Formats: sequence, structure tokens, C-alpha cells
Amino acid sequence: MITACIALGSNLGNRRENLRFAIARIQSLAGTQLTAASDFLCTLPVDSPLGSPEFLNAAVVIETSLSAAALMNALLEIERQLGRRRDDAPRNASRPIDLDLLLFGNSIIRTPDLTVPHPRMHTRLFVLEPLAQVAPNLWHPELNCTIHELLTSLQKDLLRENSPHHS
Ligand code: PH2
Ligand code: MG
Ligand code: MG
Repeated sequence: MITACIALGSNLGNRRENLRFAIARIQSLAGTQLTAASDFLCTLPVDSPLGSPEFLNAAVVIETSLSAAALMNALLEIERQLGRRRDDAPRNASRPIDLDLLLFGNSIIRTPDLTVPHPRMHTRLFVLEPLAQVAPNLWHPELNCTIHELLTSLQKDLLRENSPHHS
């Protein structure tokens, strides 16, 4: 069994129901157990088209015997079931659900279809805050530190950026 982490985000439709549905589907995947689910946190849109609605974000931890590719395909299928359309949507368009595979054990995966660890996870509070609730001591195999450490250093960076002495 591998320990994997998934980030969830929704800013269209019934956001709470969308997250609940996605978590229930993840929990029922073959060879997979849900071990922890974070609170649902309301967050401001980041790098999204102007006027995008606020998000509900969450993170879950699972134990799975699926491969990373099979898990990713299953997540894409759950996104489709919730009505996610990708074909003509602009980048970071509002969506009923986004399921991002953040970590898959200590695997480092770079294929055309999948990059794990998720390349932007350490730059996003909306990912690290819920993830740190459920997996503070989990290891990031590329950055070689824990999720808790990633969150603390991102919070420091953001404070520095917003300080009056920042040039
Ligand atoms: N997802 C994005 C882009 N921006 N902002 C918030 N607050 N939450 C998200 O889940 C999110 C975002 C791309 O997937
Ligand atoms: Mg995403
Ligand atoms: Mg995604």
C-alpha cells in the first residue's frame, strides 16, 4: 500500500456537495482506503480569471494499491462525473471540482500525463493549509522536507512579500 495525498477544489455549483461526492468516490475506489480528510476551507481564487467565485478547498490522505496512473485516471473520471469540462475552458476557469494528485508515496513521476509531486503544491496556501491539517509530517521527496515545513516557509515568504520594506 502507498500513502497518497489529493487536493480538492471547487468554485462552481454546490461546492460542499461536490467535495463530499468526490471524497465518497475516492473512498470507494478499488484497493483504496481514506485515512484522513481535512476541513473544507473557503479560499480566494489564485491565478484565476478576474471575478472568479471563491473556492472551497480540502485535502485527503489515502492508502492505495492502485498505481499512480490508475489513481490519476480514476480522479479524472470523478471530475467528469461532477461535470468538469476541459476542452474549451480557459486556464484555471471556474470548475465544479478539481482533483490534484499531490504526493504518491516517495515517488517522483514525470510523464506527459502526470507530474508528482505536484509542481505547484509548495507555492499554494490553498493546498498546504488543508494538507498540513491531515499530513503535517509527510515527506516531500523532491524538496526533502515535511508538509509542515513547506507551509511555514510559504507563510514566511508571503509575509515578506507583503511587508512595507519589500522592494
Ligand atoms: N485552483 C487553481 C487555481 N486557483 N485558487 C484557489 N483558491 N483554490 C484552488 O483550488 C485553485 C485556485 C488551479 O487548479
Ligand atoms: Mg489544480
Ligand atoms: Mg487539476
